[in-house]
Amino acid sequence: MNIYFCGAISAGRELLPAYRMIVNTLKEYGTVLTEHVADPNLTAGGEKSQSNRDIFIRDLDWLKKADCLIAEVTTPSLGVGYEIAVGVRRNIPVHAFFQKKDARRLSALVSGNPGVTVHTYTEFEELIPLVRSVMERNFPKNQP
Ligand code: 6IA
Repeated sequence: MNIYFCGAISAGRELLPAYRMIVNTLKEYGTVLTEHVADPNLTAGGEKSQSNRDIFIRDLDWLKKADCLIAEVTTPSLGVGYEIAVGVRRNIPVHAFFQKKDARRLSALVSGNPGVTVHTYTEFEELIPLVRSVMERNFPKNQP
């Protein structure tokens, strides 16, 4: 199974530890096409080995090959929102993880989207078991 993982890059890398936890867990269930999103060397303003156009073409190509889309949506990111919209339009399962904290709110365009299943968590310790239970329920490992 090809998994497209989304997390904020230029929008800020504060949740990088969460992205790493999610990607490591997702790897138990399939191929994560976008493992670089959890790469600590990829910073918000960091080095670019490819042009923006090349990144766009490559990411859209991966989105076409993806069987599901998993997003961490706590840091509001234009790129992640765009990817979610593409996943919804393609009609693939889209699961979004959101850390509920203080007055933080998730965009209604994600939380109210019938094509997106949102899973909220409070503490990072909850994340791995939560991701695992979502994956087990929706994409059991013994499926072809
Ligand atoms: O708007 P954002 O940059 O936060 O959007 C993040 C999302 O867009 C991620 O889920 C990625 O899949 C995709 N994305 C954005 N930038 C890149 C990138 N390099 N490489 C791969 N995927 C990306 C950007 C380099 C940057 C420092 C300008």
